Amino acid sequence: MLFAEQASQPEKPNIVFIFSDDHALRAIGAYGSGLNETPNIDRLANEGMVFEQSFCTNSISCPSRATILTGKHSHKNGVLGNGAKWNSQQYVFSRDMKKAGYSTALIGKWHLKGTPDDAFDHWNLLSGAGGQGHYYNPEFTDKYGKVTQIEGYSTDIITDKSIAWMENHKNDGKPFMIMTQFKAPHIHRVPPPRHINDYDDVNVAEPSNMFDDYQNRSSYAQKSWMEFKGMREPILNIVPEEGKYDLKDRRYQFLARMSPEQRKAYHEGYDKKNNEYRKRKAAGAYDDPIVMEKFKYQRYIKDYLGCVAAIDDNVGRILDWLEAEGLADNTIVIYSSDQGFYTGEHGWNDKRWMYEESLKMPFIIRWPGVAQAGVHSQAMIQNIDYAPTFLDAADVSIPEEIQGRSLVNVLKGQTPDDWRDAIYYHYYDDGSYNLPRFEGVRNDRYKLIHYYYPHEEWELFDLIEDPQEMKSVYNNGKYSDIQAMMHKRLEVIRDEYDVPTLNIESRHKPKARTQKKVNRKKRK
Ligand SMILES: [Ca+2]
Repeated sequence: MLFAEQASQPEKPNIVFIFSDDHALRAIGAYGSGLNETPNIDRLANEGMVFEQSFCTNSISCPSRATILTGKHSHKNGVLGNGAKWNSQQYVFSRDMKKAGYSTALIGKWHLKGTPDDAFDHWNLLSGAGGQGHYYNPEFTDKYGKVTQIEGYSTDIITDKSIAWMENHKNDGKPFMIMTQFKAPHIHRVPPPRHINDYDDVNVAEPSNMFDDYQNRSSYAQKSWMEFKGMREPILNIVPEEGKYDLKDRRYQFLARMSPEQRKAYHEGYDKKNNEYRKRKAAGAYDDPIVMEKFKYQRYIKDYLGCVAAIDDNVGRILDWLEAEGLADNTIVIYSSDQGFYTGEHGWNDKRWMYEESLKMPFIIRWPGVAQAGVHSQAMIQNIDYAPTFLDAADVSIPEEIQGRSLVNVLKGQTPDDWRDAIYYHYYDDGSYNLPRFEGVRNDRYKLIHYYYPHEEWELFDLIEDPQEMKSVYNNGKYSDIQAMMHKRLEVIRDEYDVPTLNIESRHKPKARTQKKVNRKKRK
């Protein structure tokens, strides 16, 4: 009987993909840095798997999102940088999930230039601020183009909407797949009032390489615009007292969005510490640029961690809801973020580079009965692997064109013998933050980075000898065999992923200038 046959099929798992923006591994308890506590994300980690060697393909928002949706590197999905148009008609894994009987939704930050179109049954996207969305009283755009402003804090609202959607679909006889995507902890970081003062009495330890002199790296490292000195007061929530500024002033737009009650709560959190700062500044306490930088780091990291705390609250809400509904056992829950982030390492507060802090992505997955609980995996994974993993979990065949691999066997503790031994990276958004264009390859110990535009330079790091990447050993005779091996590996991995020759037009590249032809062979 058809009915009996259906009943004997294993029930397909629901998938809840919780995704944030710019969340450094160092700011997640389960990754062990001790910087902060994230009890709810850690609960997921304890009951699931933590991937410590998890990498992005291109460390910036839109490219990472496009890679996750397509299972492909940037050169295949067309989203090379944040300005790139999203081709919504290309392969997106969620369409296959729909075909396989899933109800699908994407709620929160989307950021791609274009809409999800028919790739999800339901979508509700954070809009405004160029697709970045706002922390307070954010606007959302639905598939009919209708924009609705919701009062409240974005991380809480995105969770409200996600739970409401799951509530509507828990009994529709179909498994569900939802992507819950937060804006936090992306700049301009404004924690909710409940977390503004969490770290007021704490002096957060600085990374030991915060005052990096950028020697022994490419000449590009010291030229980028990612240092704390570049952060102006309002972006660090240093604003005049309530009522002592013009809400029409562009610098205070983020405050003008708030309701009078929200603004009052904001000022209750910040005014006292801002007044203290102003008093000390007037007395010359920050005249020394090093002291100023240290102060900015403290404010930056505390606001960052306040935004992270709100994410953690909401991860807890989702886990509690799944448990209360009896759905936890048959639901895959993932926590990830579009890339890692510098929380002071090398003196920086952004992403983009191929150094570890921004190359890595958090990836924590709980799948009862499949993923090994409490295991910290060292398998090298990349965001090209998410789509095939979801398809595999849904028992859908993985199309040939997808470049990633399913993690299902890795989750079971049965990592295939031919699992990847290296990852490929390519950053195309030269000019932004005064960075060059570059690509590279990383295996379990070494990393070769090829800066190729505007001019060519190479870096080679030994991650065991130099985990903080403070000294490139490129052209160091001791590493000549390793260097040759990594050059070869780069060549092979470019072939594996079908990477075109290095002449892709950049949005920042002046039309008249042509890319200097790079002779790769000559360099070895
Ligand atoms: Ca991001």
